[in-house]
Amino acid sequence: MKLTLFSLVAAALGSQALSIPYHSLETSLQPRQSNCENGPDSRNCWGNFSIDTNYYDVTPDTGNTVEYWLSIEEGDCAPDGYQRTCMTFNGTVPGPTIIADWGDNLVIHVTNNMQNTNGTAIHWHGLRQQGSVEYDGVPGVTQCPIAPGQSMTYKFRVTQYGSTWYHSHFTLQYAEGLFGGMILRGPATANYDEDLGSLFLQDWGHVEAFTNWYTARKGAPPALDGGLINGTNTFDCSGSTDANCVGGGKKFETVFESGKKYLLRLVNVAVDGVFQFSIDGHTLTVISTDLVPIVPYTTDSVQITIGQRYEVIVEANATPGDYWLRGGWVDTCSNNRNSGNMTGIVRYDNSSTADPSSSSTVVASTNCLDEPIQSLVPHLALDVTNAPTITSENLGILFDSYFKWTINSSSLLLDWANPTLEHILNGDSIFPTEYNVVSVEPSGTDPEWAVLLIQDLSGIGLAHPIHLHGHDFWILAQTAGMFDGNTTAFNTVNPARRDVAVLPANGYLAIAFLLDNPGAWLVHCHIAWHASEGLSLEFVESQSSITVDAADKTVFDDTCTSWGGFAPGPFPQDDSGI
Ligand SMILES: *[C@@H]1O[C@H](CO)[C@@H](O)[C@H](O)[C@H]1NC(C)=O
Ligand SMILES: *[C@@H]1O[C@H](CO)[C@@H](O)[C@H](O)[C@H]1NC(C)=O
Ligand SMILES: *[C@@H]1O[C@H](CO)[C@@H](O)[C@H](O)[C@H]1NC(C)=O
Ligand SMILES: *[C@@H]1O[C@H](CO)[C@@H](O)[C@H](O)[C@H]1NC(C)=O
Ligand SMILES: *[C@@H]1O[C@H](CO)[C@@H](O)[C@H](O)[C@H]1NC(C)=O
Ligand SMILES: *[C@@H]1O[C@H](CO)[C@@H](O)[C@H](O)[C@H]1NC(C)=O
Ligand SMILES: *[C@@H]1O[C@H](CO)[C@@H](O)[C@H](O)[C@H]1NC(C)=O
Ligand SMILES: *[C@@H]1O[C@H](CO)[C@@H](O)[C@H](O)[C@H]1NC(C)=O
Ligand SMILES: [Cu+2]
Repeated sequence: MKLTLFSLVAAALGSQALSIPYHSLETSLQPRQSNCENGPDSRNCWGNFSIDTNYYDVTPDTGNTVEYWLSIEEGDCAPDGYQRTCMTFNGTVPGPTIIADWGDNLVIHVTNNMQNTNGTAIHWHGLRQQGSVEYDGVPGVTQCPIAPGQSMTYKFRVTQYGSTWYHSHFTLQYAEGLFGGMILRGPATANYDEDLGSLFLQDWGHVEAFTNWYTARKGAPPALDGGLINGTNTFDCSGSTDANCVGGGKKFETVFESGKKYLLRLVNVAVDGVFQFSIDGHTLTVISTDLVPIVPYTTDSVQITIGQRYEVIVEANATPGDYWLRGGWVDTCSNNRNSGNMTGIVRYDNSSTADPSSSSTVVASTNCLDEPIQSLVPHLALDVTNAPTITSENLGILFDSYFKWTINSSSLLLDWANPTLEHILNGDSIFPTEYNVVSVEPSGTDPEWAVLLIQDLSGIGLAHPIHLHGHDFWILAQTAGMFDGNTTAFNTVNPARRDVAVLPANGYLAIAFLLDNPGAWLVHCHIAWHASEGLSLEFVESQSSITVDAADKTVFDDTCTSWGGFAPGPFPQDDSGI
């Protein structure tokens, strides 16, 4: 039964055109630099390339291939001292860090060694996969799941640089620990001495996500039990009679040397949480949003929603001592029993074991939004030009045995055995309705843009972190309330650019992206429950130009054949599939 309480209002956008002076992307391409060493005092250059290079047009060719092997496993773990079942890459949460240089080729062999009935598919978050849509890792869209006991090799070029993560895109697997860091080395907009690597902020349940799902899909998601910073935290087991409360969890710790500048690559890998990260007594210099270098700005805290990354530089300029590093739950958008304990420790003396006595001067956030948009200014300035038509979609809800999110009344439901890419390669022009496919085709302008406007008409009053695959997007509008069809307020002059942005509660998000990457690209809410509840659509971009090389097609077909052998009949799927 559909809810009619919140009637769907036509946004009447149809053929709104944006009239902005024409400005070709190519004119922004800076001349390549002469050879230059990337080091603590010159982080803006990278061999013959630099922070000014237009990375949408030009990619260095290092000639290097970097190869990784990942084993997906299921087993006991106790990251905070509470034992439960986890899904991991190679037995650890987070999994092994994948490190490559801008311009390398990555070859990643993934083996599904789980003993349960789960298939899997691995997504390299934020990577544009230009010309390699078949390796985007979305089951039911770009591939069939990798059946238990089977392997698949992903191959793609590193055309961007910065901080990101890889994670399973098969139902709720990443919520069980199936993720790891990706560091793509390249230039930066500010200098630092030492790269401390990824710093994952995560919410964590003592009950497996696959169990919590049975509650979540009825409507309100269950409260989780705590949070992990880089895969670790403490949990108070004193007085607990629960045999699984084994104790022994540790706080995340790192050591600073006075005077040095450290790079931290923040990643929110939560199921359902927003964090306001800070370190007592220290200022943060933010240098990138997702995989987009920005003009540095300083702040005492950074608000980060699911899937987003911020690179921050922290100067060790406080009085030497011990300081709390705070994940900083934003309580208004997180349902957590232990939000006060989302902490780690920065020490100036590695022999200290004391709990810090520092306190925070950060004003606690009460909104579920992104960092202030005026702070997020891309270093490589690119405007949105001659954007033709707007795809407008209304976010709603329905009850169909369970709670579901809808996009223009349709909740995503994928058939893992029949991925969108299979339909495309078979020449189909009609896709199953529940695949929520929107076709976007070039119209002959240069450059070619598409604009997506999502209006929240659900009346539920939640903010949603919206992620687009295959592209960075330019944020034209991110506003509370109803879009009135007036596009003159859209920001088209070097807007914030990234791959995840918040759709404000009861508001709208308008994003533009370049039609430069033929493929089938998912758009979805990164709240894991909401993705499972169908909050997603797919763009099929420039369909007639989508090609897959013979060798890659063999990989695609083999994966589907072995999945078909494993799951010959209808599979007991109980969510959207992603
Ligand atoms: C979604 O529905 C709205 C309102 O009916 C309509 O204007 C819009 O064109 C629809 N979007 C698509 C992609 O069909
Ligand atoms: C930079 O360009 C020069 C001249 O084209 C070339 O000889 C050199 O190998 C390049 N260096 C790198 C690191 O690409
Ligand atoms: C992951 O585990 C596999 C199988 O044990 C091993 O071959 C591989 O080297 C490991 N990968 C990393 C990155 O540690
Ligand atoms: C995946 O595995 C989990 C945990 O073992 C199980 O609860 C879930 O039903 C499985 N899902 C599928 C689709 O196999
Ligand atoms: C977090 O864990 C990852 C993976 O183990 C590691 O590479 C990274 O250095 C850690 N981050 C910090 C800030 O210590
Ligand atoms: C967790 O936080 C609560 C209240 O903030 C505190 O009383 C408790 O001792 C903390 N537990 C641990 C293990 O840090
Ligand atoms: C602790 O710091 C001292 C002085 O910088 C250094 O010599 C020592 O190796 C460090 N010890 C550890 C365990 O990191
Ligand atoms: C659109 O909004 C702008 C201000 O953002 C205003 O100046 C203009 O009059 C509006 N146009 C219409 C047709 O409402
Ligand atoms: Cu959502």
